[in-house]
Amino acid sequence: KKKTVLLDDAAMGRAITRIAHEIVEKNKGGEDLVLIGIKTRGIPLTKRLQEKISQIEGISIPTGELDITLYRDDLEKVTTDEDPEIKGSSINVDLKKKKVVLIDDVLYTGRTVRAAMDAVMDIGRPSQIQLGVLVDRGHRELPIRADYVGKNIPTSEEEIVVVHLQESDDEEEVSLYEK
Ligand code: 3GP
Ligand code: 5GP
Ligand code: MG
Repeated sequence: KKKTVLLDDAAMGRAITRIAHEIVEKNKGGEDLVLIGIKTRGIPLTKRLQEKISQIEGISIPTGELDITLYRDDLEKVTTDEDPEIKGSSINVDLKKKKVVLIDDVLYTGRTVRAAMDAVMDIGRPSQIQLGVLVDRGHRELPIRADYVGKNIPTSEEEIVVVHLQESDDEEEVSLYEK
């Protein structure tokens, strides 16, 4: 049941543009960066950030993908003591001494990001790992925070943040739903 629209098309565009600028600023241009998207919607977000950074700095940052699946099939049951599983990855770049920026749509308990950090460390030896998310909805169960946040959205455990992207959902909107 839909409650409110949190970000519309224009607001999402601005948030992504701002994050691209923040990534470039924090990393002094971004020559040694690799952007890694986390499964479904982190991947189009990563592509958009890569394009923005290319417009801003004139560089093409390498990207990769991680497929991390939660055992949280039942969205009614919000938290679980089971950890997400790495289903696959496509990272065809040497991560050694690179600064990796993980990108996901929603940050919640932090368990997905923890699994992503494990996977990245197994694949290579990055000098640093950063995190960017479109939405931080709170309720962390691990000491994890994002370096780049589109919007902080305080939620209750009974709410769901729905992220719709043009690439996968034919519309651009972040909205809050009651389960
Ligand atoms: P994503 O693959 O684009 O990240 O988990 C599958 C999808 O369900 C996710 O899409 C996510 O957007 C959506 N989703 C909505 N609420 C939740 C939630 O509470 N937990 C998880 N894991 N996914 C959620
Ligand atoms: P975490 O592991 O931090 O609990 O959850 C992060 C992952 O689960 C993200 O990949 C995200 O897609 C998904 N997720 C968790 N809560 C939500 C939510 O409210 N809305 C959406 N769209 N995805 C969520
Ligand atoms: Mg996601």
